[in-house]
Amino acid sequence: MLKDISIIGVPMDLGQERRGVDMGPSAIRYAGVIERLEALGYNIEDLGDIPIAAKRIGAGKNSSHEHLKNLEEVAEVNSKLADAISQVVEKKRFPLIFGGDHSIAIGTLAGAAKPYQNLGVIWYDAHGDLNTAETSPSGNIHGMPLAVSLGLGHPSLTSIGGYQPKVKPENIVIIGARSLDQGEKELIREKNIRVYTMHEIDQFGMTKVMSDAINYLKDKTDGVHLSLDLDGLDPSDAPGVGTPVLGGISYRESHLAMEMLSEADILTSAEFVEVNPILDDKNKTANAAVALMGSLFGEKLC
Ligand code: Z70
Ligand code: MN
Ligand code: MN
Ligand code: MN
Repeated sequence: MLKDISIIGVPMDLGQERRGVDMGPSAIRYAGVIERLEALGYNIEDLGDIPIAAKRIGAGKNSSHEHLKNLEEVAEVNSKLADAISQVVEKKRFPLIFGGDHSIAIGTLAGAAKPYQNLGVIWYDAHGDLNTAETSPSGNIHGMPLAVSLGLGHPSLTSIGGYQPKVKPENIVIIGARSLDQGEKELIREKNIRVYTMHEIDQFGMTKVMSDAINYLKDKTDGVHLSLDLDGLDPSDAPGVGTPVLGGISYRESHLAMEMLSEADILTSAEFVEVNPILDDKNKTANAAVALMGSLFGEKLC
C-alpha cells in the first residue's frame, strides 16, 4: 500500500433525511485518525472538507426530480469530490475519504476508478445501494451510489467524471447485506453481482468470506476500493448510523476483515461513511471507524 495518504472529508447529508451525518468527518478526526495512522508510519495530508451547499433544516424534498432528493446539490458535491480525488491519485497518494452519507461514493468512485481498467469494489454495508429512481422506495440518493457507478441512474450522476461505467458488475463484492429492496435483488441476479449476505457470514465465518472475496477480486482487478458503510456493523457496535439494521457484522469480525485486507495488500483507495454523531453513543461509531482503519492500515495487536 502507498505510504502517503491524503484525507478528504465530505460533510454531506443531502443523500438521505436524517440530520447529523454531515458531522461524520469531524467525529472521525476527533477520534484520532491522523495520529493513529501516523503512528503506523504513514505520511498523512489532510485536505479538509469538500464544501457543501447551504443546508436547509428539514430539506430533502425540494429537488427538480421527486424521486431523487437534492439531485443538483448531490451531483455538484460529487463532481467536486471526483476532481479532488483525481488530484490525489495524480500525486501517487492513497485517497482516504470520510463521509457524510453514502451518496458520496458516486464522486469517490468517479475519481478513484479513473486510472484503472478494472477497479474492484468491496461494498461493506447492510444495504446494496443499488437502487435507481425507478426502484428506490425512498428517493434517497445514498441508496443508489453503487448502481450509479455501474452506469445506472440519472445522467447528472452517472456522467460525473466524464466516463462510465466506473465499475463492472463482475468486479464488485457486497459484504454484510441484510436489507435489500426488490429492485436491488433483481439487479443483483441480472448482473450476477457477488453478494456475501449475513447468511454466508454466519454459515462460513468471516475468514472464509473474506478470503473468498479477496480471491474473487485479486486476479481480475488492477486496483480495489473499499467503501465501508458503518451500518454494515451491528447497531450494538455502531449505533451512530441513520439506518441501523439488526443482525449485522460484529466489531471483531470487522477487525478480522480489515486485517485480511491489510494482509492481501490490494486496496488503492478507501472510504468510511454514514457516521452520524447525533445518533451515536459517546462517539462509539467514529471510534470504531478509526479502530478499523488501524487494522486496515496494518496495526498489529502485538
Ligand atoms: C434503502 C433505500 C440505505 C444506507 C440506507 C436504504 C438505503 N435501500 N443506504 N442507508 N447507507 O432507501 O434505497
Ligand atoms: Mn434511507
Ligand atoms: Mn450504504
Ligand atoms: Mn447502509
